[in-house]
Amino acid sequence: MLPLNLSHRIGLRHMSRIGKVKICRPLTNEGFEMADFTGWTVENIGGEPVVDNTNPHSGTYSAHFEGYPTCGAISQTISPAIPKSDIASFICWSYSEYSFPFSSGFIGTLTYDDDTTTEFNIPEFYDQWCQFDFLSVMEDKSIKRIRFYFGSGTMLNGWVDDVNLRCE
Ligand SMILES: [Ca+2]
Repeated sequence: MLPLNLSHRIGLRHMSRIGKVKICRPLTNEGFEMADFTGWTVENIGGEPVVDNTNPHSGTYSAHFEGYPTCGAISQTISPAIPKSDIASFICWSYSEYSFPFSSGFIGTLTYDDDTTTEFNIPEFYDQWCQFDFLSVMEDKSIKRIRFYFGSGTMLNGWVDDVNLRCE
């Protein structure tokens, strides 16, 4: 049994850690492990993405964009909108079978609570999972929607997985 003063100190330290960590996961089904697009809105633009197990970054499933020349889009609303200053990390993982950075592959769009947007190419490398940091392109505003569009330009497959938004 621990001396009373020691266990008291451990207890205080534990409590202060709990007090600082605010668990905030505003996105639903961020790793597509519900085996479908629950939480996401799917747009058929020259094709429609699917959730399947052909190439997960983690777990069993990922969002699979397949077709030519475009392969659709997925988006998710974040409600209530979250200020950039409250976001601790905001990343996704994407994979293209073949991609020329900045000319094909995934295009991301962040929509803010004033209805302005930031649109950006998600740089990728040939046949490997790449992490993208949304905070590097996000304006100092509150985000209310994220969207991925896959405009391949060539016959290829693309995958998105682990779209993770964490608050401070
Ligand atoms: Ca997954």
